[in-house]
Amino acid sequence: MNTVSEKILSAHLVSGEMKKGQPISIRIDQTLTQDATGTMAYLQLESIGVDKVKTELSVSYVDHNTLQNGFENADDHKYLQTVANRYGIYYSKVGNGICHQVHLERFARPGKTLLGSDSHTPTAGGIGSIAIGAGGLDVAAAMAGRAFRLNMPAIVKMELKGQLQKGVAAKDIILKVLSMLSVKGGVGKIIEYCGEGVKTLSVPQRATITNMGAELGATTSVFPSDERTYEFLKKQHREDEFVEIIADEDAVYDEEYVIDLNELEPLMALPHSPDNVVTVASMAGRPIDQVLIGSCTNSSYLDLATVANIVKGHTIASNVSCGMSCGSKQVLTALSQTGKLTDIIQSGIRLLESTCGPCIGMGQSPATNAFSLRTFNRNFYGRSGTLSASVALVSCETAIASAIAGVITDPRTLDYEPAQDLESYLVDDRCILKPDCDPQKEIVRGPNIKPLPKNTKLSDRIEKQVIIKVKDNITTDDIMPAGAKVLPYRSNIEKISEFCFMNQKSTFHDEAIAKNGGFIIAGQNYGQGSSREHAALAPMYLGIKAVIAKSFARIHQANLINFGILPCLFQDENDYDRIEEEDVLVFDHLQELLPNSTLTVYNVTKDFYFAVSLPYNEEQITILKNGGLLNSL
Ligand code: MIC
Ligand code: SF4
Repeated sequence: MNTVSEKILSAHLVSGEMKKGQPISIRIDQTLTQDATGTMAYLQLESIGVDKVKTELSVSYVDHNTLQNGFENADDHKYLQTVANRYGIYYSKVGNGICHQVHLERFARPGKTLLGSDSHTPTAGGIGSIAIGAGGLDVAAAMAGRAFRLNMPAIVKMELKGQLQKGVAAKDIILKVLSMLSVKGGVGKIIEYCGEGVKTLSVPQRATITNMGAELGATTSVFPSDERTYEFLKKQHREDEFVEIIADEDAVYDEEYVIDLNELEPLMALPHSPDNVVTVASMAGRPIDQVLIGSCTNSSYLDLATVANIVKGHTIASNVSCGMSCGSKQVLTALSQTGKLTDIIQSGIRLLESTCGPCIGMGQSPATNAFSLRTFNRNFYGRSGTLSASVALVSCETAIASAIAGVITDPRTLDYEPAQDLESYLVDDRCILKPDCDPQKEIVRGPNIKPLPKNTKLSDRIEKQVIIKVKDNITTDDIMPAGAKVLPYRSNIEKISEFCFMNQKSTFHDEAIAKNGGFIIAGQNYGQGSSREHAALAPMYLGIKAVIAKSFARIHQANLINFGILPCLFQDENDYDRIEEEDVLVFDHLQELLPNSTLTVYNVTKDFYFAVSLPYNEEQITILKNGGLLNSL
């Protein structure tokens, strides 16, 4: 009577009891990193000091920092390539594709566990793998053979009935789920898909859904491994890696929902949150300025072949700048082989590199006050690089229909031939370099690769000011922005910390330095979004000792612990309103902290006490007392 999730988790259980909310640890079969989180992860792996990775497979992808506007990104790539070769890690060269798309095509396997230093690692849940996003240090530790710690998630049954109608896409399914559960509705949960509608979805469509499950805050999302999984693996010439994994008839779930695909219509997420969902029809006719197609959510062959079929014979509207990036070299090759690339180029679509590109603010920032439609997964404030712009998230069908019309357009109003998947994909892994593990070969570190900053042991008493107070749903993009100006410093914490909270409070860095650190006060779901541990590392570097929030996003909470910053929860949420920036707070007796304890904090400025809880187990409390996981290891 097991769910798909329970079957895979139990086969990998190292410790703990698989009871909802209880701490467990699982063996990790595969890891992935990308360059923007990878440099830190590999510096951490080096400092843990193993000879070679202990996983079945580890892959280092380069897909984020690909603009080479100076030596920094290129330095990172050299370091990543040489360190991968040294430690037994496959290296996917820049241009080979976006980590999640390439991993799905070439490496992800049903029944395996995958830990990735990127929040969209759950993309591989589309093939029936338990794939979890984590901070780079957790991934480094997994490469060194450490089991991954998590609390046993609740399992949510998401039953799909019926079949998608023409013009309605897998993207609309996940937008529907986001409208039902919200950006914090998945915290502590695995979303497991089942029902007759599942069989109508190919693996790339399933992967769109599991990819954007990250926006629910979920631990991961997973589909069964069935005949459609076999079909996909066969197209990738990997059918020998197929194993069937389906939930038992009498499997028991913690929550249950049903979506009728026959009834679903095209949806879009309005600024600035992926759960701000409305129907496309309700927005039809609104002028737009930019359309961007691609990202790890929507860049499979089927997605882009659909774009080609719709755009064939049309021109992108004169008021619209339209760009597209393929998810991988394999996808780009397939579009070229089928001649669809010609239709795409002829329409006036700007072809971008097969990388994350504009999704992470690497170019294509919209104009002032522009309205941009994107097939991506995040439309957080400022992420596009233009603070005044509005970004809405849509399917490929809606994006291209709107790009042609110049206004938001419901794709169901168009006449086009639905795209067919290929019988077989061209497999050419020459851009994935096999490691030789030769310890004699030099690991190349350019001047942008700075040593890892380390935290000191937790002091028993801390008296400091509140440096910033922020509202609900603060993203890691708010804490540690990305984009073309900031990303090149991902291996240089001193430099990147200058940009910390820059769009929330431009004086944050200088104040934190002048005051020798302090505290952060936050609302619900603090740290939602990416896995970037820089959102913990930079505050740590600036002397932030604790974040007191109403609730935390999973990966960020783990990253705070890993770097020795206390993630405290208000016991009474009303206390949030009683604390202001510059208030002086005192934490005392911290070295006596016990697992799952409550602490009394004194607000010196306002003269009152308030309680915070630290719902952490013994191991986590020890890590906090030691000043982080690296010190503990
Ligand atoms: C993102 O989509 O926000 C990123 C960039 O891929 C991040 C990782 C990072 O910040 O490097 C993520 O999703 O984890
Ligand atoms: Fe890259 Fe965007 Fe996917 Fe993050 S969400 S991995 S930036 S494509």
